[in-house]
Amino acid sequence: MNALRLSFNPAKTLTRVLASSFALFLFSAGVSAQDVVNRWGPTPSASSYGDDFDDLFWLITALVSVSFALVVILLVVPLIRDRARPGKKASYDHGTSLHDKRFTACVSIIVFVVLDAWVLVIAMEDLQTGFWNYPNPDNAATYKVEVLGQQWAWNFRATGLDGEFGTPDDILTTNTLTVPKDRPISMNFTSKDVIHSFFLPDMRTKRDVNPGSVNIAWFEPVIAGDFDILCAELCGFAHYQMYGKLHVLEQDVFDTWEKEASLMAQAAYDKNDTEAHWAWEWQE
Ligand SMILES: [Cu+2]
Repeated sequence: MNALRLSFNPAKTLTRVLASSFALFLFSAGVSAQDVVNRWGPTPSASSYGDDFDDLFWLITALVSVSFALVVILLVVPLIRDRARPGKKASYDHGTSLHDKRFTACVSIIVFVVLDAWVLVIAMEDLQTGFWNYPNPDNAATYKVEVLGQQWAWNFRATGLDGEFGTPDDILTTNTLTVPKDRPISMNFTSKDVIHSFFLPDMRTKRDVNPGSVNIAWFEPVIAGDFDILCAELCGFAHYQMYGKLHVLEQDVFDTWEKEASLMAQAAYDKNDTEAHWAWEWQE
């Protein structure tokens, strides 16, 4: 008779039910891991250093998800297993034994080393080889842009054909920035009024734009196309309107565009329009 008695383990049963319902949900929706990433993950990276940041993003997501799942299991299993029920008193302790203290210390050290130290080392490496690895300003391949933020628009200034800022052939645009593909784009930022934040999500680039100082950043676009320019700092009433487009062009298309834009700028130059004469000494 004993052999035939069905054993019912609530913790195991609950885990199985949850896991099979989730698998069934994914299966019935035809959802693969790639679909999940495509739908809820970031857009594909379009800059030379973007993939490094994405790898770190997914590593942190995986580490945090696994830790979260472990913590939930460690909480839920004893909650069900040791609960009070007819004929059984709830069992619990205060975690004060030497064994418990050792266990807590080990878990804390592992969490610190894996989740914090490891991630910090990779993040610093990515910053050194990518974000902080500024291109040589004297290299002819480096394309320079001055960015002036204001409530609520982005003003851009490129040197035009003469390679000098603050001259009549400078290419001035508002809320559109055109750059060549596969060349380092070096940027100087400042603001007319409040703090803004220049954000190119597809390039994995973001930089604060502060009044009274010039900040610098760079990126190298590796995909041609149109991308979003956003302001990532709540900068006032119409913050949401600080939206622009980044056009990344193949080198030959860019050359034609640059020549035309620079000649048009020179023809339209008005020496009395002092509002348009913002420009500064290039900062490195
Ligand atoms: Cu802004």
